[in-house]
Amino acid sequence: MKAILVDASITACGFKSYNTGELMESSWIHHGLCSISAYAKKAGHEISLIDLRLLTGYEEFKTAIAKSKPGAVGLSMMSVDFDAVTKCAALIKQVDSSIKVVVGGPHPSIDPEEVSRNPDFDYVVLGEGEITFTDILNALEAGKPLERVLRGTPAELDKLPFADRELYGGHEAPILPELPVPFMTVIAARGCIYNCSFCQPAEKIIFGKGLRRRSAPSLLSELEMLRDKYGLKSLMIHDDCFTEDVEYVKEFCRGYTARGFKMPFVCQSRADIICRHEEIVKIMRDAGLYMFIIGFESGNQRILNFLRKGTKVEHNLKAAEICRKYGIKVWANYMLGIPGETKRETRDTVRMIKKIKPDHYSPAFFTPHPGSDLFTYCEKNGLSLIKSHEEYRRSPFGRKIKGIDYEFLNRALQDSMDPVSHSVFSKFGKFLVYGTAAFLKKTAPGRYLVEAVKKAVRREK
Ligand code: B12
Repeated sequence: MKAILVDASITACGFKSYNTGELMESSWIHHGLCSISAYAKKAGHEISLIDLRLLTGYEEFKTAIAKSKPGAVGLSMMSVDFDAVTKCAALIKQVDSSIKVVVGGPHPSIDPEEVSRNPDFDYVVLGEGEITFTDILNALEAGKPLERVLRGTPAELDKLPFADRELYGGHEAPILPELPVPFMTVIAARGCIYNCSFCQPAEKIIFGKGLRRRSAPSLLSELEMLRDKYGLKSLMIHDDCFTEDVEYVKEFCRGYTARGFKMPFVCQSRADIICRHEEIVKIMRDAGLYMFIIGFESGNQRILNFLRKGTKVEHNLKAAEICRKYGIKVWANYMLGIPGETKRETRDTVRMIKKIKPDHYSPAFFTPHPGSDLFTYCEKNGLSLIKSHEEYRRSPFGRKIKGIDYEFLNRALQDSMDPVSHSVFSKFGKFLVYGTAAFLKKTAPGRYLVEAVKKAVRREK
């Protein structure tokens, strides 16, 4: 069957934002859609992609659907994308009401009731989509009836074909401008063993309890394919925490070197793991690790406990020291304005970040995300100030919850960053959707991002 997948992640970047060599987030591929495509193509279906970030607006989307005449369209929805996805579904039905509209991804998995209320969605898939989306296409082709809300069948990860990057043409902008291109993102794991209250149980709901990870040889074979096909020169591993199984990391690093890779890579880790297993930092550095992205989150122990982060403030400080010792750059994720956080507790975070002196600051004002326990907590206690799905963004702008002095938070944010980073940040920060100001500062001369920001400002006007 002819089917179209839709990447509707325009909430942050807007239309006409894809792969203009600018904000990296606006050029990254959607691994869920790429995996669904690879699986469905293998089963004989004809799959293509409409990436809203490439289009000028919804009119162009409508025209593309009318031109292509698919039997089905699959839309992926995070909570922030709710409006864009529902708009697309309505337009598809306007073009031809017989086109079957399938929706899946984090938000339908987390809030199937809200999504199912919209009659434009013929099928709502909860959880993983490769097998189930293909089953839907098979059933539609055979004229077999299907339930409207379907629980996705999880796949055995090593048996899945590699992500179909051709959907996007294979190019992604590097997370750091100094990384050599072609840069690409990969993902090896589904789910997360940790239980942070600002995130979980979302991932348990989407991927089930625990964590499944592709074997190291499977991941390494994909990297070899990317080197042969695209000339891969640097990469980022998207896993929520790539280092949670140190034996896996060691196997990956041995294989990485044995297969002739020296290219720099970036991945996420945790402060407690870095402290407990300094040996893997050295092993990873020797293999090519360039930067760790670390969720330090807070410099106050009561807040870290409230977040169920499972780390200590001392871990945060020591982990940064260890990274410095091995020459690993640090990208610091941290949050200000957590429910119940006092000004003194916020200042603890500022003090900690100043001590850490990260290479890249990635601050956020706490934002309640659907699917997390803190979202439910904010709803129950009437704390949320969020009025539309589009505001479910982790960003250091705007007012997110009651009881927080955001003027104070803005000053704390400024205080947490070095002056150059903050001056760039305050000028362009609104457009720096993933990273922040230090990013511009460090790029000599940071041209592409500056250009991107200017373009974003023009678009905004
Ligand atoms: C990589 C990543 C990103 C990347 C790339 C995003 C992308 N397009 O996939 C970037 C950095 C851009 C990003 C941004 C954000 N992200 Co993010 N991201 C992730 C991360 C770590 C991995 C995603 C991934 O590739 N997973 C693996 C693939 C295979 O899974 P998947 O994409 O979910 O797809 C599977 C199923 O969901 C389903 N499915 C998905 N789409 C469809 C469509 C159909 C038709 C069907 C049938 C099935 C289906 O089938 C897929 C295959 O099994 C996840 C956490 C995680 N571990 O999943 C968070 C996560 C998805 N992100 C999250 C959030 C909150 C954000 C941001 C809002 C953060 C922010 N800056 O404020 C932004 C929003 C960007 C936007 N849309 O405007 C939340 C979403 C929660 C929610 N309630 O929606 C997650 C779950 C993290 C978390 N636990 O909080 N993110």
